[in-house]
Amino acid sequence: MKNIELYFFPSSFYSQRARLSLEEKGIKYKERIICLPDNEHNQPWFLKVNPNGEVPTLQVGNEYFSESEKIVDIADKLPSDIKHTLVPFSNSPEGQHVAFWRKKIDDLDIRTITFGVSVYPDFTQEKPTESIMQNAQGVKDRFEKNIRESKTLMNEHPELKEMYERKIRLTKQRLIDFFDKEKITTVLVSTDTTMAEIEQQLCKMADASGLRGADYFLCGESFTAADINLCILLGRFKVLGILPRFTDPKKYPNLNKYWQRLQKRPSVEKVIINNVAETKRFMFCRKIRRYCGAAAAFGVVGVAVWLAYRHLNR
Ligand SMILES: N[C@@H](CCC(=O)N[C@@H](CS)C(=O)NCC(=O)O)C(=O)O
Repeated sequence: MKNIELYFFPSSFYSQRARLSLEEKGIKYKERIICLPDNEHNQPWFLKVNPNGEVPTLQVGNEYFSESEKIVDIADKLPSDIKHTLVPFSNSPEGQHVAFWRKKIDDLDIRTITFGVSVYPDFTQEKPTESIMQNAQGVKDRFEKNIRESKTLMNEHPELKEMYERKIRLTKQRLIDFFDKEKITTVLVSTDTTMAEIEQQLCKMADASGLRGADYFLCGESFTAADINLCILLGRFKVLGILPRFTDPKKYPNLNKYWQRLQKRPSVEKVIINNVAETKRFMFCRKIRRYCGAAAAFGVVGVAVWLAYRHLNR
């Protein structure tokens, strides 16, 4: 059995997709948390793992895989005791159905939704989940810090100049896009259309499976990669404070019931529902480790000064 490691950050949308697939398949993997707020994903060692400097990245033996949708496909084929498939064969009608809904959800501009709603809280219907999503100043500070640190790293590592230049360009553009309220409104309106289509699809699935008293998912009676995409999307809406827009029981009765049921699924609970607590725990431990490191360094310097003092006064 090859060594499997997942580089991810708990609150990262795309990381949740990859992680959910490994959890659903019952695959044992080593967790390697890459701290996005500290720009660990831009460190030279990580650019060797993923030249785009993004999480998630999956390591299988000596090979590295990026792009969360690809990681789901790979996870589905890794040796596992769970025979249930997340990605049905692409030539089968079920496979085509799953591919269609995966793409439809993946096409939503989740970055603009995430940062745009954080910048303009008037888009929210309920209080966003504390501490993970920032306000306008927080978003600005985070991206400016990212640009500053990437410039420093670029000067220290000229061999990676091209990669850093590309990332800096991208971050500067995002800083413009995420403050463009008109663009954010347009993205949310097109999200409304997609969510209405999802509601209709769930209604069809509920009717079909309801006759047999079975549970329903987005593409039938089993949980697939399309459900992974829908669950991470609903989880993100919850964190942002815009979930009521898409789970109003009058307008979205099936989505509402679906989410109530799916939240309790062990993989969803672990990866999506608990991610806020997990992120906070990780950041807290990281701070403590840093303070302890600084305190230890102070201690060593203190002892050295004391020894020198004693030596000079002998
Ligand atoms: N298309 C990629 C997107 C990955 C991605 O954008 N990840 C974000 C975190 S959710 C990231 O690493 N951002 C860091 C950056 O862009 O500098 C995928 O599906 O894996």
